[in-house]
Amino acid sequence: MKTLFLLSALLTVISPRTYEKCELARELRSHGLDGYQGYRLEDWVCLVKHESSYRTDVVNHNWNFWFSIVSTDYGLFQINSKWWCEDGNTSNSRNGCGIECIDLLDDDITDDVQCAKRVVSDPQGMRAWYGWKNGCQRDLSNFLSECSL
Ligand SMILES: [Ca+2]
Repeated sequence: MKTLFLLSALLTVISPRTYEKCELARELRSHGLDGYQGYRLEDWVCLVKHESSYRTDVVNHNWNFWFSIVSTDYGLFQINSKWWCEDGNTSNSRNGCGIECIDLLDDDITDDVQCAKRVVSDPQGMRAWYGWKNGCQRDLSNFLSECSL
């Protein structure tokens, strides 16, 4: 009984992960992001670098003028709880990806990529991410040059 409890406790603990840049590039490509909605692999990896520094367990709150939390961004792609995932703590969440935000913090990025694909499919594309807007709208042709892909 004790063993069973310990096992289930271990299973519910989040195991975060920090990627190496080239490792992430390979992983994102295997999930079909290279060329998705016209964005190259370089754009995706640059986006993740600027949003989360390649870490899956990053959580950032968005505050309003009265210093209360309006919404929260989760994980590698910093997916927002107002529009895309449900964290039980955000009013009028649209949960466009139909997922729990906490699932965006673990080491399985399959659901994260699915949700990022949904986000980038809106008309604004990657401009939805400030990290990409501010850090990646430049010549990225050498961005992955050190990676053997
Ligand atoms: Ca995940």
